[in-house]
Amino acid sequence: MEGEGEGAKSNDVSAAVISEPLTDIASNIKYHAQYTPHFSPFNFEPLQAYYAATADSVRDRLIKQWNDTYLHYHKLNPKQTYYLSMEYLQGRALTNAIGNLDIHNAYAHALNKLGQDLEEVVDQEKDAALGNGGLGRLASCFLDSMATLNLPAWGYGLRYRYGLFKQLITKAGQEEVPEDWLEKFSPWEIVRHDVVFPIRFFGHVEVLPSGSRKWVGGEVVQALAYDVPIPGYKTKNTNSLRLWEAKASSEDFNLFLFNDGQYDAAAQLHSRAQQICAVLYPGDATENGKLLRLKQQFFLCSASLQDIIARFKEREDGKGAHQWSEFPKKVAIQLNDTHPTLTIPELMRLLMDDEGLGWGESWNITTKTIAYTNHTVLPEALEKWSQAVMWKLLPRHMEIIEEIDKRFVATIMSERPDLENKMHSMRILDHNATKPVVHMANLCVVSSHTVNGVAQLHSDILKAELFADYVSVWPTKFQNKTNGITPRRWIRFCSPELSHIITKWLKTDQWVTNLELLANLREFADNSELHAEWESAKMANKQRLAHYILRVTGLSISPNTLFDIQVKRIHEYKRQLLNILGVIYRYKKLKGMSPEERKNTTPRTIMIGGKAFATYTNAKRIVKLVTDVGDVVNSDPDVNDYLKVVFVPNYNVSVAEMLIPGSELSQHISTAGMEASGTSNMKFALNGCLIIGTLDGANVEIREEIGEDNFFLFGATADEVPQLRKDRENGLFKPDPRFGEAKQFIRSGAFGTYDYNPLLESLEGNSGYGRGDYFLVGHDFSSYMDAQARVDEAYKDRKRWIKMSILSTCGSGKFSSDRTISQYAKEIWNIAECRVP
Ligand code: GL9
Repeated sequence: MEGEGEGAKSNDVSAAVISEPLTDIASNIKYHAQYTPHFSPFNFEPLQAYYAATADSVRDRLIKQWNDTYLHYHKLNPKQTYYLSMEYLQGRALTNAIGNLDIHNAYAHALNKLGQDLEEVVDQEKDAALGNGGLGRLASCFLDSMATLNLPAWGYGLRYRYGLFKQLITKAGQEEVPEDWLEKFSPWEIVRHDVVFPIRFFGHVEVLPSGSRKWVGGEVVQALAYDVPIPGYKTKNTNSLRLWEAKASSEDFNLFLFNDGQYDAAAQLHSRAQQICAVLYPGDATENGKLLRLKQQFFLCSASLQDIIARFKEREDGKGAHQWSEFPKKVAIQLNDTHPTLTIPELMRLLMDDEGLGWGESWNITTKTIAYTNHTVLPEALEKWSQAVMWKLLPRHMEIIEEIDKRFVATIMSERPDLENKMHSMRILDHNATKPVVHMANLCVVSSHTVNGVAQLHSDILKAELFADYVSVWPTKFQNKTNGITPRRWIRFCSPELSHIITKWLKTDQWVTNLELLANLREFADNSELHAEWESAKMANKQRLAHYILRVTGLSISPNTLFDIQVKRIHEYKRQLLNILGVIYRYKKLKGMSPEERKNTTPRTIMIGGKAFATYTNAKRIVKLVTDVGDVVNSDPDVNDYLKVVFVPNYNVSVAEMLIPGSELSQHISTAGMEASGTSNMKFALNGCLIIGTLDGANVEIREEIGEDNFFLFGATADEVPQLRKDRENGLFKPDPRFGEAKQFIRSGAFGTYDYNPLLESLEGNSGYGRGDYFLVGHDFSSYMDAQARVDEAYKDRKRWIKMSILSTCGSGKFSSDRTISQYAKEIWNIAECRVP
């Protein structure tokens, strides 16, 4: 095959990857339409049929190298990482697979021959949205990097029937409807009918004559494996994401009852099993179907561990009998937040009760195998499970957790008696509260060999606050691993125009796998030829985005305005409210200007998108406010050339791939100390978008890398926040008059009659979470408006703006998930590359 695209000359790996010729792709696609039918024979009408046949054709290519990868790992038996996560936000797979296999042009040509357009075909795919936000998307970026770096590393997750809801925007605000991502079928999953494990719930513990303990009774459902191929970029290595589905076995179907007409009773366990993977837990929140969520978590942990242990035995037994002491030398398990914490007692149980190991040996293996990543310090997101519920669902695991807690207390009391008065916050079980709970983060810290935060500031806060007492016991256990994003999906494939320019000026496309090379673009930051190319690529992306906005909202926006974007989950700490209050103030000012004065302002299109958790009322009110402000502003001819406000509906991975390349300014404006990292900030910066932001999460490092002159900074710092909240309680807060004006404008009814008082009240009063302006919108408003004024000025100077944009891209090299994953591999997992020849 001839090389593809810009990588053709500099990269000879691609030629080796595909052994079969690409010449007859068109007939291969036709073949699939006929012999892998998902639609009626020869029905080439619907684009859907083309999508399915194209996906099947690409999948053929993946399967060969996927099998080779499995066999290679099996033969070499290296230490392997297992990434356990309740969430993956994979988005679409077709563009990514074609891009990673480096066969984009060949498929575009083939589809052309068939009278189709590749872009339209790939647009048929529904996003796999098995996650809520940043944490799930991070897991997906990590999978891409693990494969690209040829690391033996698999992901484990759940195959939710319904992922994240689809967001409709109506007159009432946000409405949630189920998103049926499996409606037609997914060509990207392969069911492994031979990979099935039993998962028990409820029941009780029996003591055997030998004295050992055994968990029996209750109900047993089956975990069935669905594998998704994860291709690396221009490499043969293709890893697996194994997603579990729950089902009951045929023995649990009562034919007698069924024949008696008692259909529900006959299939009770079948329907209970079906519930387990029915829906993604709507994260970011607290109150929910707790028992079902706990079942989901245990289901993931137990199925994955049984699978990992079976693979360990199979590979080791090839060399003779397996030695359990080898387990931590062959297996690394990473817990993505506390959601898969039950891996800890489940591994202990499997080793002790099923394999007959003693406590000491089991504990040694468990703690050498498991590591934990913390993704948030928000108190409501730190998982605490009711002990009563856990005793009921997982009685043996509660025994084990009690024992871990007991031994931990004993060790501390003997070695560190000075910590006695800290024990209540360090313990795993709390017995004082009226409703005793298990502190999952504490269980993770006590049982993991390494604990990490996801940006330097966040990791520092973990060490200084949340986990401070543990640091004094285990000073070397805590690390930082600043998050990253995959440059493949987040620039190379979503912004081919900009990518081509970068490759042209760097004279290599190696930056796609070595993102630090972007720094070499700095020497051209003033080059007028580069400026012209850069601006025209940005303009093309803005036009594409404007078409998209027209299509999904009916609103026409001008690419000649500054495109200002804030997209992320709607949450008070992320402060979309600060953004929209700023918009309201801007609108009011524009209204008061003469037509001549308006001409001196910087015209802006402000886009806000994101989903609010269905029962998070204040977040939903924010969505409603944005749409109401949009309705008024966008139909006001006085200001229309200078301001438009768009709520972008149903924000997801594919929408992000459209928005980010077309952005010029993006807002990352959380209250300092509250956003652990953020990852979209990295995607925007990489795409030459400037950031207005606070010193929070990864913003701090982004600003360091791209230079403070190229970052619009405002707001309180994390260490000022506690004092500012106290000042507020003591009535010492003096608001900027502009803040009052913006709020008053809402109260005046300028944006309709919806009751915004609860939202406005959250900014008033003196104290308390969600009251007394806990998120410091009022305090930061004035410096925010000043920073926005600096943005307006900077944008008027085209040369300066383009240079800043180029420098943003140049400074983004650190934020590749390849860098993050290399660090995890070396500093936490101790695994090495295992490249498929
Ligand atoms: C999060 C943090 O809030 C983000 O700041 C961080 O970038 C990501 C990835 O580390 O993790 N933690 C968390 O619970 N979510 C995050 O985005 N929430 C969702 O994914 C909904």
